[in-house]
Amino acid sequence: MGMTIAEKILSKHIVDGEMIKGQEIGIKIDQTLTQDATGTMAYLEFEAMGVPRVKTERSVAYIDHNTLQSGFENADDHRFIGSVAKKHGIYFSRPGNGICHQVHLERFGIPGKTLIGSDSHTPTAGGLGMFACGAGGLDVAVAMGGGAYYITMPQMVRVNLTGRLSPWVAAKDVILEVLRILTVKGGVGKVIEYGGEGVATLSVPERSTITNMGAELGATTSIFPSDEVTRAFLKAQGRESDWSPLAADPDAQYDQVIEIDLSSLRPMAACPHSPDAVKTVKEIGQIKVDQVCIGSCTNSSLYDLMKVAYILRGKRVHPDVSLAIAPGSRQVFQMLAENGCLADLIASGARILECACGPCIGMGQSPNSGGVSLRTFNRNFEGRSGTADAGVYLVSPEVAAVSALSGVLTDPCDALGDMPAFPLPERFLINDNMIVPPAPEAEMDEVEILRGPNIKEFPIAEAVGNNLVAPVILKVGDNITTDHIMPAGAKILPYRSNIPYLSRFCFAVCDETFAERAQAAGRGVVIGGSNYGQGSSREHAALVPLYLGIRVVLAKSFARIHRSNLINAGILPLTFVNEADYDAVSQGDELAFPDARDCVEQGKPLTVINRTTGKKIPVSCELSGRSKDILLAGGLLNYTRQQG
Ligand code: MIC
Ligand code: SF4
Repeated sequence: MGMTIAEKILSKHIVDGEMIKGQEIGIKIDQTLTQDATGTMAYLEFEAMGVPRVKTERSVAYIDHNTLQSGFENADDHRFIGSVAKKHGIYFSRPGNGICHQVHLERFGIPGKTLIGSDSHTPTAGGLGMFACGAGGLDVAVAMGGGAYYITMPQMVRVNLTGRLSPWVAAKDVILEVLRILTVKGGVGKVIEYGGEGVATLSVPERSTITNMGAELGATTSIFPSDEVTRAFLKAQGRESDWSPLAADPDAQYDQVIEIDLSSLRPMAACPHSPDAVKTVKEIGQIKVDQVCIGSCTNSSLYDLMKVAYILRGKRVHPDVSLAIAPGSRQVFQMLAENGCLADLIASGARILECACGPCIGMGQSPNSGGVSLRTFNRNFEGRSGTADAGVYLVSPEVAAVSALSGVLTDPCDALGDMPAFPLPERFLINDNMIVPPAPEAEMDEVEILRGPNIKEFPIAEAVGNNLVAPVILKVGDNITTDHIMPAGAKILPYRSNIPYLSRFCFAVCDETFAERAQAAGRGVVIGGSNYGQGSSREHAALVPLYLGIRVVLAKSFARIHRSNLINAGILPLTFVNEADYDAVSQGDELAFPDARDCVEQGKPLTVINRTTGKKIPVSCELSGRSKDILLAGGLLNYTRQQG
């Protein structure tokens, strides 16, 4: 039987289990990446494992999230990551060199290889034909140490692309259409593979916009074939030797097929506050816009920004709009400077930001109260922009740029005439002088690790026991994101290596008293709805609750990365057998979990007793053999240590 692209890569990397859908498999990881906001923790964990040199083919540490340096904390973290990288065999992409996913695509990604990154948008590299997954920091640390990465063998979805995009309709509109069809839960447990004759019409940056935002589907990853377009991109990056062809077999079997005729798509937007609240720009109408932000790992390539420059050329940003633009990498930035596009952007009145995540993670550029912000980013969760009541719409660079000029949400197909071609350069400008290679192995002992005072110990879990009784500290609804659990933004992000300080902000978006109440109770339970923990890969959304004494999360269902992070942190993820029992638990109820350890160990169903109401609630804890062992050991770190 023929294989899909993902199956071909997995079959070459599987080291544990069998490729049977729904079963857990362990895969060998060729490359890893980290960014600073999750990296400090990942490297502390890597150090705790005691492995002297990374065992991957390539590991890269990027600094891109937290580059404001509003205090010593970030600079210290950057220095710490730089020194760990140097010592342990990791390439270090310095602050200012660009957003991890964009730079990885340009300089390191290789078709057919596996990559995990401590960032949920790691599937961006799927645009090059990599099997790339977002993961918790601890999983990345284990992979750097040569350990396998575990996933559930996913179902295969094929998105069949036909036709060609109309002028001013963008790759962003393709992924918005997929989100409209599948929703933020629709990709869970699935790989989204793109195929069909439409693929050849999309450049690598366009493909990567699509795979990037596949994260918002909850998918394990998204992937494109590696073809002549991929080859040309790698060649232009001076890396043609990294290319190899990769395509699904004609008789590959898919669990689901989605047909998209590219020529039928219109410019779209995801409305507040969810990436799947998608409508066409026409349907939404000409709402007044206060702010426009262009950038992020979704839409900050040279291709995107050349289009933006073309639209803004010789025009002026609307007086009521603030337009901010952050190029995705220094390569993009410098090429825009050299080809004159940067001058067009500046002349129009755009505010040019450093090439980093910036406003996407709430690091500056929060909109005004109640403001409407159009962003080319991938997430519009409530509060993520830093302004609680702002309405963020996710759009393509084309929609963003025309709307910045008109001051209202505008369909570029109406506003602009013919679209010129925007070919990719035959040769990108290659300058890797902001990527520091690691010290040679012989010199690694001389490298001193530079630790600042902001770096605090991380919490270590206790093994799951048999006599747990704990109160429900918080009950939340469906689709709770890790931005709710552990918010980011300019005030909090500097403390990603300081769990005790971070803990004050845990769940603050939902309930400002959570941290205090959890700490006072000493141990507790969180009740969640469906798709609990969607969004970011930040393991802080597990480590901080652990620090505050949360021992169990009982939900209708979980998002993939967050569930692994809970298990890695030693927190028991339980699901209701009958979803209706969600209503049988209230905040403040006292729950007992008799024989929890035995049930985990023997894979038996568990009955939770609501001591406040007397109700017995059947719950399930479907765990693979390895996850079981991790929970019984008290988290992945303890487990890895025990395994030697
Ligand atoms: C995000 O987009 O939410 C982040 C910030 O990049 C996160 C990682 C983090 O929280 O540090 C992600 O997507 O994993
Ligand atoms: Fe950075 Fe935003 Fe991309 Fe996350 S989604 S990696 S914060 S640019």
